[in-house]
Amino acid sequence: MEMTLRWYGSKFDTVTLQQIRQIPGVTGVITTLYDTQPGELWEQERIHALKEEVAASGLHISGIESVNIHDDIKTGLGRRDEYIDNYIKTLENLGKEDIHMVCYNFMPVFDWTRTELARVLPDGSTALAYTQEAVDALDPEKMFESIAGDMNGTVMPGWEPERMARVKELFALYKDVDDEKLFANLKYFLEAIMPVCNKYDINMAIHPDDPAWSVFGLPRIIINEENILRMMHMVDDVHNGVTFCSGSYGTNLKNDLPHMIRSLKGRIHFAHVRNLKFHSPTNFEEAPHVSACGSFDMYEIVKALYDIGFTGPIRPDHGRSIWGEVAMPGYGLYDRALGATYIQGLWEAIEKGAIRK
Ligand code: CS2
Ligand code: MN
Repeated sequence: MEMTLRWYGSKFDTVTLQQIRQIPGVTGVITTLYDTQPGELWEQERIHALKEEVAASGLHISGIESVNIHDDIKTGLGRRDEYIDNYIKTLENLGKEDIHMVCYNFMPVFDWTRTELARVLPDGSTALAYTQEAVDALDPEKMFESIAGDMNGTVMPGWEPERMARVKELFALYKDVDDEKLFANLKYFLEAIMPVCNKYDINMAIHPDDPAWSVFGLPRIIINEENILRMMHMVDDVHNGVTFCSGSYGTNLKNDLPHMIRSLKGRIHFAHVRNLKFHSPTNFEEAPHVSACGSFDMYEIVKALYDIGFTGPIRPDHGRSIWGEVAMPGYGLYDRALGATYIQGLWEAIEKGAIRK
């Protein structure tokens, strides 16, 4: 594995490449052209410039998170072929710049959903949190307003104001889209992009739906082992793989995370490691990465990744806000840096333990 950190680009991130460079063991960033819209073609010059900027700090680009998918592709409507064509050209431009991993998601309307961006924990830190009760009580159109005040003036991925202004329209688009339709549209998309992925050896890594169940009546398919295996088999190509995100699959306590990792051997191209602390099956917060602070056994999760021979980029996922840091919720420097160090500690212990046996 390679330890990485997500970075949104110098125009958007409160964390600098120089700071990331000083986190022990972090050698790469996972980044994006944050100001591009879903469906837009990424010009090679812009990718090249980003690459140079990252290289100047002594790091490199380990992958892209995300090249977002236009809703016409997810719904199978309108201009989907045109947007798929742009996606293919974007992949080609990434391939030419020697970038070989792309994370994306296939969630309708909303990306991840949390109901609080700054739940105060007993130690005074704040974390992102979710309760089903809050979602059930909320009109989806009000979702953005309800969390916007806690975004610390940043733009959060999947929650761009322009997008949220169109929520009603987006819901209407998905009116006739159920799980089966969404699977079919995903298949159509994957089949179209596999040739360019093969040509440039680009590993596509679908991110799970978060939380891993339907919210606001919208279909959600990347939620459990059965569905993810179905998705892999329907387009059976090694470049059609997954982002294993423990904090997203883990929202559903029925998901056995180490077991899922083992069943996805060879097809996990990217890993997000995050711990959650549950107060009830539908009330949880994003805990510090350390096992003792949350509900997951992080040793078992990292061990499963080690056991399947995972060699891709790994990143700590959302962190809490600690030590007074004001940043994009989930994406401050300090708690993620602690997470990166902890995960490397687990990895080293597992690796040395295995070698010495
Ligand atoms: C991320 C997702 O912040 C997060 O929760 O893990 O937003 C992820 O980047 C996207 O779903 C991938 O497209
Ligand atoms: Mn994730």
